[in-house]
Amino acid sequence: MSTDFNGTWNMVSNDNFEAYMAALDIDFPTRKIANLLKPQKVIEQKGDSFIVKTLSTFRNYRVQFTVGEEFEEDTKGLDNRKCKSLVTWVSNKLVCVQKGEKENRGWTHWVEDGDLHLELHCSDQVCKQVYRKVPGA
Ligand code: VLP
Repeated sequence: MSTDFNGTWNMVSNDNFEAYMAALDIDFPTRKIANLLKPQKVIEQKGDSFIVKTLSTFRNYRVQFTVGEEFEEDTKGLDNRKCKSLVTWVSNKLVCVQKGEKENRGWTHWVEDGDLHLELHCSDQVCKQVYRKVPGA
């Protein structure tokens, strides 16, 4: 049995997001706004099929994938790039490699002590986020 990521999760911490956004060439005013957000992750998982929604008052982002199947990702509303993305299980972690213009780009999700963890990386920058499950949502 792999980890169950289903649910609605609210951000409780966000370390080094600004530098991660700078690594993605997000402009200064957008970074200042985005850095104040407390996004929500809404995850719908059926086996190895996922829909991950990142919701905020400023912008929303949705990605859909099946573990082990490379897909074309358009990061529309974020840095607006195209990537060839592949998500795999590495023990109980969901690991995504986003192949494209930016080196060393990807993310890792896992559940630890009931919290949803996310590490986002691009070039030499790593952003660490933690989300707490919204009960009954
Ligand atoms: C761009 C960088 C902020 C910031 C400008 C707009 C959407 C794993 C994965 C699933 C992500 C989120 C990446 C966020 C990069 C922001 C708007 C912020 C709210 O999540 O959960 O896509 O890649």
